[in-house]
Amino acid sequence: MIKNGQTQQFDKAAFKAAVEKHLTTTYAYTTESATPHAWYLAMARALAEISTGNLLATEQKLAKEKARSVNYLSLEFLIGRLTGNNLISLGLYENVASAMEELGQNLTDLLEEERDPALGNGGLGRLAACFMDSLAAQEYPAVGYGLHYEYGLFRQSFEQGRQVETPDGWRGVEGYPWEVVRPELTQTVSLYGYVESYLDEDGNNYRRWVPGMTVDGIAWDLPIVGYDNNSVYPLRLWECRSPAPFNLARFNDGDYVGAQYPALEAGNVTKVLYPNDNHDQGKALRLMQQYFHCACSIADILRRHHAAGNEIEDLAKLETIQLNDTHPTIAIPELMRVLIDEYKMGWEAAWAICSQTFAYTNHTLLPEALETWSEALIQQMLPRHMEIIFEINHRFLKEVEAAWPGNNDVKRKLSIIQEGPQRMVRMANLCVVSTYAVNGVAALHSELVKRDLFPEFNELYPGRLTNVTNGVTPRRWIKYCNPGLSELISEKVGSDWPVHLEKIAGLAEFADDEAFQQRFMAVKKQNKQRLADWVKTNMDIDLDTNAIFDIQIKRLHEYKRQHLNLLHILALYHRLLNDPTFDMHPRVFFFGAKAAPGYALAKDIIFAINKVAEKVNNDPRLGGKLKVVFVPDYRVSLAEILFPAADVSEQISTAGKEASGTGNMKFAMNGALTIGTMDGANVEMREEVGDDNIFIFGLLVDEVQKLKQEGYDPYRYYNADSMLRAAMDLLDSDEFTPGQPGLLSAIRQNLLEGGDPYLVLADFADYVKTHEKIDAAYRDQKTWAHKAILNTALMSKFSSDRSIRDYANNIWNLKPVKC
Ligand code: 4GP
Repeated sequence: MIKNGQTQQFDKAAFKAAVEKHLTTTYAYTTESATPHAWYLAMARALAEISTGNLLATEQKLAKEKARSVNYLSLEFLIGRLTGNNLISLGLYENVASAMEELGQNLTDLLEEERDPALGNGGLGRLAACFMDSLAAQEYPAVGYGLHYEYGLFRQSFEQGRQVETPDGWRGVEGYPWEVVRPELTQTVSLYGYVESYLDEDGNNYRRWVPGMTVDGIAWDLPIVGYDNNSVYPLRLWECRSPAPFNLARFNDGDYVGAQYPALEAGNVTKVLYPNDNHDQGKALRLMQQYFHCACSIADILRRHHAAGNEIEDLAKLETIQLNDTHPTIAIPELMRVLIDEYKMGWEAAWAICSQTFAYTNHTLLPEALETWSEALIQQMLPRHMEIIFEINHRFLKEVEAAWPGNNDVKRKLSIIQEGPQRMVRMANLCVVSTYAVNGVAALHSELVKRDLFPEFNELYPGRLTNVTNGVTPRRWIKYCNPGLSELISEKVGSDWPVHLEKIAGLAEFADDEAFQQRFMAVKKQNKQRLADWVKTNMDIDLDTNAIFDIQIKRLHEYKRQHLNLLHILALYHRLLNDPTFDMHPRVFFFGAKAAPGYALAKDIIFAINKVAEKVNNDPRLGGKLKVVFVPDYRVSLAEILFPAADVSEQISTAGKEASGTGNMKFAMNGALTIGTMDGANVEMREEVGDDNIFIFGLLVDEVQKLKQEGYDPYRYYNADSMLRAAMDLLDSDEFTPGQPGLLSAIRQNLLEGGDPYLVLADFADYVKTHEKIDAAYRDQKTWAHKAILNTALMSKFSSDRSIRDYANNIWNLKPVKC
């Protein structure tokens, strides 16, 4: 067992007694009647006793030390299952496995009982979870603030190949065993109403918000357990409830439904996570969610600040607030409102605090994802905030006038308010104006933020725009999900690599060691078998682990180009059937992806891949060379099986569109080779591993922009490339939908006639050629092993510990505090 402060007093007998106690008193089972699910719940509750105690102790210690903290505000935390991960952080995995064994239970099976808390969509939400893990591992004081959605991201199943969505009640009927409700932290949140002026006793003129209604914010804490240390930080999730859940008078009058309206309305606020990734839908309820999240979080930050005996004037000294994308932007006018209306501060004093407290991370350049809210809607729901936004904008436009006198074009472009038939509030502009730091998430992305998205802001506020390259936690994404590889690494470089990832560089010296290569590849084989077994059990498809496992797992989006991958598969299919000279190493193409329910083309792409899979997996003419597997309901716990099993990682977005990517890092850490464009963090990964150990293809950012300027003509590629033509035309036939031609035509139509902004056909030929190189490289297993080992060895830059240190040193000015 690793040395661990949190577990020094671990007493197996007491732990077993605690599990049995929860089994009977919390869940009402006897040891005889208990189901595996009940055992899992009881075990997790017993473990949560340890972490909750340490959470309170950490809170007290940090308050006493008056430590500066970061508050990470995010509408999404895609944390994944907690039990296995927390066992690793607590250093209790073996001990608990043996305790449960003595109770007649198998730990690995029990861990499978946990539902994934899917409180996020994709990259942005998963990054927030990795960051919380890294903050705790390195003991940088932090609180994560999010929403306690009743339903997480929908569950996905396939019916005749089409995506079907059902609600994901992640807490089950029994509740989630790791969370604890904190009634003493309840906040009241106002909505609607109007603003009025009034005079106080001394005759001073003030503004105040007279709300139309209020709701309650209930705090639920999930423990973020520091790896091998004593710190446990809260991930504090707010649930919305009505202060008057029930109108007894109306109920007694027989109006049973009407009596419950207040509760129904409030309950809606945190009912569902909006299933949008890189897309802004602008729904009123979403604005209410955002404000509810921000109002509760700001109030809680101030509560903590005062509870620790601090003055409001010192807020920016002791607290910093990181906005995870623009979703929590309304926290800025909220803090201004509280400081001015409640603390009676002047504008300048309040602004001095606000503009030194907030920092903002941009996660995307896609125009459809840049949030704007209708001024009318904000005016109606948050009238005082709209006044404050106007004032921020008014003062800001004076700065613009001073910098670019008389230039109305610049003013129009930078203004927080976008003019037009319906005036809109640009949340990103509000963020850049009101924060002390704005960062992109990979070097290339941050350059494009400066160059293309905010060039004038960069001129106006030199140094404010900066970069922090993303990272992922090596605890979950190597140690927990890949125990075989973890053992190998520990044997070669020592066992503290999960918190000192720079040590894995030590593996590089074994890249040419044949014995080590064999062991490394044997681990890969085992992981491929684990995935193949999962596929057999859950999808009844037989897979050969000698095949290349080629995996693309991420949200379904045109810019990520799953359809480029599909076209390659169709080309291989065509060649295998029509070109007797063609040979290829057997390959399994895996996909995992959810499509936003309203995104028709994304859903068509899922359908097409499933239809192609159905055919190729059962076509004896292919001799087992080609298989396609679309795993349903892709989620963190499935990712934990997929990443370790990959030989090839697909990172094929159009250059300039993927801000960073983080799956790319998880694959490479686990020894997969990347096929990718010069986009996002792929660029920095290539710098680390070298050109020989990554397969780069496709147009560069500037080439993409140039081609668009010149006019992209997809037919140019279609007419010139017979293989591309064959692949595209298969989509128009009934090859995969017998008797029903045209069911897959929408994709072909979109690529040829839809003005495809992602230039899929332009990158096709290079993509196919690069895949041929992969095929050739894989046949030489020694060289492949060499490259794979180097990928693992050279990924230390992409630990989220490094990202967090960059934030702490370059943005937050934060120091670790040992607990
Ligand atoms: C994602 C970006 O698309 C991805 O490139 C990046 O790695 C991730 O954020 C974390 O920074 N964006 C979103 C989103 O998930 O909803 O905008």
